[in-house]
Amino acid sequence: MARKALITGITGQDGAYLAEYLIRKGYTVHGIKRRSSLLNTDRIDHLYQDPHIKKRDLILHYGDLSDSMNITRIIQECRPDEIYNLGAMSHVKVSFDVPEYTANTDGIGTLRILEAIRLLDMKNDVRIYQASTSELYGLVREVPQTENTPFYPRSPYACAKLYAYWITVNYREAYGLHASNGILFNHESPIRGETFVSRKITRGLARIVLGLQDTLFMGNLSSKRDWGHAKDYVKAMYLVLQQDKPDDYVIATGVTTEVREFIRKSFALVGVELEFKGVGENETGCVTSVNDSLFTERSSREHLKKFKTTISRDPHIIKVDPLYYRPTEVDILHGDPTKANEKLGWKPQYNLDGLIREMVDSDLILMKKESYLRKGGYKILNYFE
Ligand code: NAP
Ligand code: G4F
Repeated sequence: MARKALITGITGQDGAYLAEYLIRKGYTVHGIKRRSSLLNTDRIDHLYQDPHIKKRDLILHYGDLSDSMNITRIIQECRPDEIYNLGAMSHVKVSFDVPEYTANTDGIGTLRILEAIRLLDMKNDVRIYQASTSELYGLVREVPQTENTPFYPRSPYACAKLYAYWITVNYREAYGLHASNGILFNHESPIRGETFVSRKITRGLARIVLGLQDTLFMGNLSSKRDWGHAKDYVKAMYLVLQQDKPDDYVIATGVTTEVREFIRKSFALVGVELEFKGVGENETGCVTSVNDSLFTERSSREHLKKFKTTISRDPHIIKVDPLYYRPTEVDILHGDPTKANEKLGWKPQYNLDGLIREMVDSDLILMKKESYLRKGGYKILNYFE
């Protein structure tokens, strides 16, 4: 009999990669998706199967982490061996706008799952993975951060996730649930949400290179993050649940990099060298040179000509807009994954350069489609988030 996994947040970045990974391992995957006014399954459409097929390896259920009865019923119906709780309002800046919703989904949502397991008397039958986060370290108490570093959350998102972290530990200790926290540092991919910094940069780059926009407006360029690839990180989630004993693990690359450097590395891949000048709101990323053959190889001669005209008017293609600042910032995240390396045998396959390359390549392909549409006379929209 195939093992069964239930994934909340299956339509998100991690949910999609994890579903694919588990299906490849022979699991039957159940996923919870929210009802939305537009179809919202792009990331898992390639895994989707006709519901009329009897034996499917992906089964979707409508649901929401804010609805206890719904969560309890789904768990009761599919009786999973493993639950991966990835569902969340996961945008730190947005959590300042919707703090109560964030607490309900990201904090109490976790409690709803744990309590359902207790209620259904399933504590010996199921293992639970909680998607905890390096945001818990917030105003960091030490660098690098380990499983023993004290938490100091700096956003409604991190405060909600702090509750989720501790309620997971509490249910483990109080009721003997096999419940574990993965304290994951930032992880990205070509299917990362468009408004997280990495994807905003690679999409913005592709649009600039293809002449669809002139400037990329950013927030705090000095933040440092420990960025990995989501494909590596979903493997860690799986490994956490294969351990005999539940526990908490930091999952990180052990390398931290400034946002500014992420931008510089991305543009270098298309032959555009940038120099950052000025401070704070007045800082800009200015084009210092263009490698014509590399730029042309990644776009076209026509786009190179247009880009040269644009930068002759204003070479400052990266600008800062305080709109993207947060009321309280997390300045540096830098994880120490020693425990995961040693106990889980987990090591990431991707480094930052490989991750950025994959994201830039993918967004260039995506934006080329937009570019063709524009050439064909269709209207192309821009999003300033
Ligand atoms: P994501 O792309 O934003 O996906 C979040 C998922 O949660 C989506 O499927 C979303 O559904 C779903 N969701 C949101 N509100 C929900 C609700 N009320 N009920 C049920 N589902 C809901 O996030 P991700 O990057 O894959 O991250 C996965 C998890 O890891 C999240 O819990 C996040 O907080 C955590 N985490 C992420 C990182 C990272 O760097 N990516 C690092 C540490 C921890 P829709 O598609 O309908 O919006
Ligand atoms: O990409 P970000 O929005 O990710 P953030 O806030 O680190 O949160 C992500 O990682 C967490 C793990 O540490 C997850 F728990 C969470 O769910 C999410 O996946 O921002 C990264 C940094 C921040 O310091 C931000 O201020 O980039 C800075 N930044 C600078 N300019 C920007 C921008 N962030 C965004 N989103 N947009 C900007 O224009």
